[in-house]
Amino acid sequence: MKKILIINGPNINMLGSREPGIYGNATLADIEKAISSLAKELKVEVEFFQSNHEGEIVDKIQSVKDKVFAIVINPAAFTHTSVAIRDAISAIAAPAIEVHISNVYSREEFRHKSYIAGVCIGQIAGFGVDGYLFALKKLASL
Ligand code: DHK
Repeated sequence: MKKILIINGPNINMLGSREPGIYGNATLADIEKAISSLAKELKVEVEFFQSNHEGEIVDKIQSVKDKVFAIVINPAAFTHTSVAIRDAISAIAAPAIEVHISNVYSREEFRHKSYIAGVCIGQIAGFGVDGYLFALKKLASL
């Protein structure tokens, strides 16, 4: 069975109470529940990882080299700063999709730049929780 790793970056653990006008009311647990139920339908295995620490995300990506089929990643604020996460994704050569809950392009200019998108097969932004589901569906179909 294909295994897909779902990575969430800093402050995604605060969803539900964090700026609901931007990020909605769903909690990270709600998102993981929706992903798990779609994964069942698609007959893929999913693993979840959330961290507020850049190095932990790099370590996690390195640790799944040759062990996962693909990655869905919401690098959150690290999207706009992290060469290290970009290089880790490149290094393990598994297909990845970058997801953002909000439409980063309608927000502050510093959110318009992604260091990660260039090493992903695509980017989804602005569709809330559905973005994770679209990404999972795409990766499961590869
Ligand atoms: C989440 C964050 O925490 C922000 O730092 C990003 C992203 C956008 C999101 O929309 O999921 O800029």
